[in-house]
Amino acid sequence: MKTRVFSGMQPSGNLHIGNYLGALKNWVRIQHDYDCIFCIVDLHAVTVYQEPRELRAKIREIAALYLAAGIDPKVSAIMVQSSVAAHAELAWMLTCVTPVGWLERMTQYKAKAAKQESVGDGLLQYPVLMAADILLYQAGIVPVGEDQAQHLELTRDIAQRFNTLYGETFVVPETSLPTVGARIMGLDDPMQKMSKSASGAHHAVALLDPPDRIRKTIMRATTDSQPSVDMDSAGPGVLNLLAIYQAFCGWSDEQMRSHFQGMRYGDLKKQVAEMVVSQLEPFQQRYGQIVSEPGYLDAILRDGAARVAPVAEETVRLTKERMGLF
Ligand code: ATP
Ligand code: LTN
Repeated sequence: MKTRVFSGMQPSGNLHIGNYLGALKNWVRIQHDYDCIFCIVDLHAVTVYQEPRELRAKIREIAALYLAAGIDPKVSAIMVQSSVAAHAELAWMLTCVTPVGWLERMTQYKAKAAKQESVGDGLLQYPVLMAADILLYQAGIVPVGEDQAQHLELTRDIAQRFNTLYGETFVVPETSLPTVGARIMGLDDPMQKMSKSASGAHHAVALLDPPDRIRKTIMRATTDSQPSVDMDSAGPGVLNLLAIYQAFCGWSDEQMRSHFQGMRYGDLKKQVAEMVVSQLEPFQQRYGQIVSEPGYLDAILRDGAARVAPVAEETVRLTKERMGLF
C-alpha cells in the first residue's frame, strides 16, 4: 500500500508563487508515488473573518488552481475540508489531549493574534484542527512550506500524546520541505515571508497576475546597495530572487553560480521576471479552461469528498473506541 500524503491551503487570499514553490509544485511532483489527498481548508480560513460570498468563490478558485498546477483528480483526491464533518469531530477529541501552553507557543498564532483586536478561540485551536486533518487520514508525509514546520511538530506531539494515553491509534507524520523555495520572502521586504494576507501592492506575485504586473513587481523588488550579484555575499533580497529562479527552473547550485555570478541586478530581475512569466503562462491558460466549465469542478470536489470520507469515518470510529466514547 502507498504511503498517504495530506496537505492543504487556506482559501483566504490570492495564491502566490510562495504557495506554489513551497507546496503546490511538490504536490504535483509526488502525486504518482503516494496516495494523496489535497484539501481546501475552509474551516481554517474562517479563523479570521471571511466575507461569505467571497469565501465560497475562493474555495472554487483554489480547487481550480490545484488542477491548473497539474494535480490529476483521477490520481489524487481534491476535497473541501468542511464537506467531511469528521475533521471537526476529530479536532474536538484532539483538543482534549492538547495542553493550551503548546498552542500559545505557536509563532503563527502569536503573529496573527497580534493583528486582531479580539482574538477568536479558533485562532488558538487552528493547529489542533490541522493535526486532525492529517491524523484523520493516517498520513505519513505532509508536504508544506517551512512556515508550517512548527505546526507539523505539534501534530506529531499530539499524535504521540494520544497514542501514549489511549494506545496506538495514529500514524505520526513526517514533514516534507522542498530543498529550494521552502520560504519565499516578500519582494518588497525580504525579511518577511511572502504571504497572502500581506497588504503591500508589490509584496507578492500572485499565480493569476497578468504578465505586466508580474514584471513590474519583480523589477521593483528590494535588493541591496551592491551593483551586481556576488553569490558569496548576496543580501536577502538578491538571495530571494535567485531562489525564485532556481525553484522554478530546477538548476543546480553550480549552474546558478556560473549563470548569475557578477550579473547586474537589473539583468537579474529581468531574467527572474521572464522565468516567472513563462512558467505561469501555461498555468493561467489551464486555469481559464477549468473555470469555463463550472460543473466539472463541482464534480471533482464531490468525488474527492466521497473517496476520502470512508477513511475519515474509520479513524473517528477507532478514536471514539479508544477513548471510550459512544
Ligand atoms: P497567510 O499568509 O494568509 O496565512 P499563506 O500565504 O501563508 O497565507 P497558506 O494557505 O497558509 O498561505 O499556505 C499554504 C501552503 O503554502 C503551506 O504549505 C505553506 O507552508 C506554503 N507557503 C506559504 N507561504 C510560503 C512562502 N512564502 N514560501 C514558501 N511556502 C509558503
Ligand atoms: N495551516 C496550513 C494549512 C493546512 C494544512 C493542513 C497543511 C491546514 N491543514 C494539513 C498541511 C496539512 C497553512 O498552510 N497555513
